[in-house]
Amino acid sequence: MIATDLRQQYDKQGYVIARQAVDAGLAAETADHVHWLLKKHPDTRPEQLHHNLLVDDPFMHRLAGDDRLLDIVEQFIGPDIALFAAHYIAKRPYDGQAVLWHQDGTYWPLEPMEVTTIWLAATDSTVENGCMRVLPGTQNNKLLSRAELQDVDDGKNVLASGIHPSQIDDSDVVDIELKAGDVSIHNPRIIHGSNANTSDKWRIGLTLRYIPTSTRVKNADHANILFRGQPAPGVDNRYAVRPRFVAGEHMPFSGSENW
Ligand SMILES: O=C(O)CCC(=O)C(=O)O
Repeated sequence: MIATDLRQQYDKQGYVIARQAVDAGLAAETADHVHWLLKKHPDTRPEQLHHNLLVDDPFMHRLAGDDRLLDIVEQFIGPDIALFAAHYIAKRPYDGQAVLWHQDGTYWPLEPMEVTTIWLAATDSTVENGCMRVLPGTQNNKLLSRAELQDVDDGKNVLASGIHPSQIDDSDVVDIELKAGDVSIHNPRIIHGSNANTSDKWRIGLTLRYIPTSTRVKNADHANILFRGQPAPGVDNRYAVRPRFVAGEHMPFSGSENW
């Protein structure tokens, strides 16, 4: 899809898909990274591999800073690009958790709420293994506050709160089925979620939340990653130092010896 079509569909529907955004080799390394992290953090569920485990990881810097991804992101947020959060939502076969309906922006301390998510498929993501689902057009809804969500803290969901089912009309739901290496891009206000993985296959997705450097992260301690362009004057976001690859400490990847 050409750039203007990507943007037009995103503006109308609140999401868009870019096929084969990265090559099969990089998608496979991304899946390997999840399995490597799970060995390193055996008490962490695969849906909960959050930013704090990734922000100083050389492979994450290599992946999230890939020019093919940044060229897509630039069409949505312009040339000064930082990563505010990365999070693997990996669902194991048979017991991968569901994600309750939500709008991402509800949870984020960003001012303004200018941010776009790349959801990168490291494995195929299908209806059977719990692909992401969206309600197109809901990016035009008001952003709900946390107080307006329902708590569902039953340990069976990736999020402990979500939008009350009475507020959801899922008659137009779209299942975002992706092949490994595809990405979907979504707006912070679109209502989305996913079902549990009851299949015999892994579903590994990586969410990458990119902001223009002019978006302020209202948490002074939070480490972002600057990938392109310049910090915005007067916006005091903190940026992580690019980590050096250390054999034995980090996952080896293609080119890691020179990282
Ligand atoms: O990975 C999923 O199933 C849901 C993703 C999601 O909620 C998000 O990207 O905000």
